[in-house]
Amino acid sequence: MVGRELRLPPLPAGPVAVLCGAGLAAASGVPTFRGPAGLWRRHRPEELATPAAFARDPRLVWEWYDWRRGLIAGCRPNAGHRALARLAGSRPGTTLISQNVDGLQERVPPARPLLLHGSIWRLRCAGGCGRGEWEDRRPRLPELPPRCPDCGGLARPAVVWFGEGLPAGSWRRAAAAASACALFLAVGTSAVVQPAAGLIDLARSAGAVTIEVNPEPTAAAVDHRLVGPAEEILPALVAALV
Ligand code: BJW
Ligand code: ZN
Repeated sequence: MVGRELRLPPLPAGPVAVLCGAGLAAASGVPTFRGPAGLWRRHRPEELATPAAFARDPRLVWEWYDWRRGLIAGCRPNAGHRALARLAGSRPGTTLISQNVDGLQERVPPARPLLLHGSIWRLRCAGGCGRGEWEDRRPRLPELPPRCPDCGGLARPAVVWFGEGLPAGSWRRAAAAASACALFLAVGTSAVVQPAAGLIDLARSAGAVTIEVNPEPTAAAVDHRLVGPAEEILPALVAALV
C-alpha cells in the first residue's frame, strides 16, 4: 500500500473464494450502487433494477443501462482486477465470484469469474420467445428500447433484477466454492444484497477465515477487516497469497 503498511492476519493454506462487488470497479470509474454516487437522475437502483420498473417504463430503464454501458465502455480494469487475475492464475483452487455486470474482471486473463448478476453486455428477449441470450457490445444502442431480432418484442439486459433468481449454474458453483474454501474474501461489496451476501456467512459457518476489503466497514460478520480501497489492498494481499 502506498504510504501505509498493510497488516495482514494469518492466512490459511487451501482454496480461496473471492466475492466481488461494485467497489472493485470504483477505481476504474464505474459508479457504485449505494451512496450518493449511485443515484442516476435521482432514481435509486432499487427503483430501476426490477421487472416492475421495466414493465412500467422500459425506455427509462434502458436509458439507465445505455448510460452505464457508455460509461463502462470507457473504463479499464484496475490494479484490483489485475491482482485477482494473478491470484486466479497462480493459486490453484481459487474461485472468483462477481456481482458485477461490467465485464471488467473478464478482460484480465486468466480470470473467469462466476457471474451472479449477469452481464450488461448481453441481452435477452423480454417476451421469452425462445431465442437465447445474445451479446451486444455497442457502447450506445441505436434504438431504445432495443428489440428482439427474432420476434420483434422488447429486449432486456441479461442481468438479474430484484425478485429474480440467480443463474443456477453460477450460483451452485459459487455456493460450493464458499462451502469448501479455507479463505473467503469479500471485496468492495456493501453485503446487503441477497443471496450473494449470504456466501460470506456460508463460508464462515463452514470454517473459512473471512476477510473484508472495503474502505467503509460493512455490517457483514467477518473475521478480519482490511480497511482501504481494493486497488491498493489487493495487490499486497495477493502477493502474500501466491
Ligand atoms: C469500495 C471502494 C474501493 C467503494 N475499494 N470497496 C433476504 C433478506 C432480505 C431481502 C432479500 C433476501 N433474499 C432476497 C432478498 C431480496 C433482494 C435483496 O437482497 N434485497 C436487499 C436490497 C434487501 N434480492 C433479490 O431480489 C435477488 N433475488 C432473489 O433473491 O430471488 C429469489 C428467487 C429465487 C428463485 C426464483 C425467483 C426468485 C436478486 C438480487 C439482484 C441484484 N441485482 C443488482 C442489479 C444487477 C443489474 C445491474 O447492474 O443493473 O445487482 S442490484 C445491485 O446490488 C447489483 C449489485 O451487484 C448488487 C450488490 O451491490 P454491491 O456490489 O454490494 O455494490 P454497493 O454499491 O452496494 O456497495 C459498494 C461497496 O464498495 C461499498 O461498501 C463501498 O464502501 C465499497 N467501495 N469504493 C473497495 N475503491
Ligand atoms: Zn423474442
